[in-house]
Amino acid sequence: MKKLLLTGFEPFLDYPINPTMKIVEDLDGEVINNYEVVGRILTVVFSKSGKQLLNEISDVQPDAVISLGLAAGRHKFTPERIAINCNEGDPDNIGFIPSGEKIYEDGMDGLFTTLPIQRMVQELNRQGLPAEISNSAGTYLCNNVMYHALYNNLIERKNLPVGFIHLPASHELAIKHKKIPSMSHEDLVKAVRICIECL
Ligand code: PCA
Repeated sequence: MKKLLLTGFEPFLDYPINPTMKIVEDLDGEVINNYEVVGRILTVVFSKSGKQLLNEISDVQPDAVISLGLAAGRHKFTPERIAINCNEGDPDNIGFIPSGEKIYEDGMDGLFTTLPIQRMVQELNRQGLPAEISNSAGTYLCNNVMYHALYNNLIERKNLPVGFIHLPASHELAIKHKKIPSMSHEDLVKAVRICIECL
């Protein structure tokens, strides 16, 4: 059987919960599409999260890597097309504020996902879940870990399906927050299962 490393993130900024944590906890250990899901939670710290993901990849030795992150404010389930070599944005969980520095000094400007994102979006929409490809994962931690995973995949010539999916808020988070669109936890989990089926 193959292994899928599925990661989520801890809460960050003013979001008291991160829906990706619960999704990863729910799917950890499940077998989907002949992949055993190995779930891990990443910290939201520029100096740590990427290394943490690379350590998990070398521990787990997965056949595919999907990372999940919250994109509060998005209406749809959004597989990301590209990660860029840049850290910028809000403070992380230890208060560090990046200012446009590169993630890897010698890295390419951008790296494309190796996940079948077109198929994922088609299948999600066919099964009644709103989804579209996103052409920017931003410049915060989600982009950062996506870049780390794709850079590693390239340098180590692993050629694995690797990438990132941004999710809208769950209803549970939307209740605690002022005004953000949301999907049910059940639909978010269903959507992640569909994406794994597409591998
Ligand atoms: N979303 C953030 C980082 C952690 C998360 O779940 C992002 O979009 O960068």
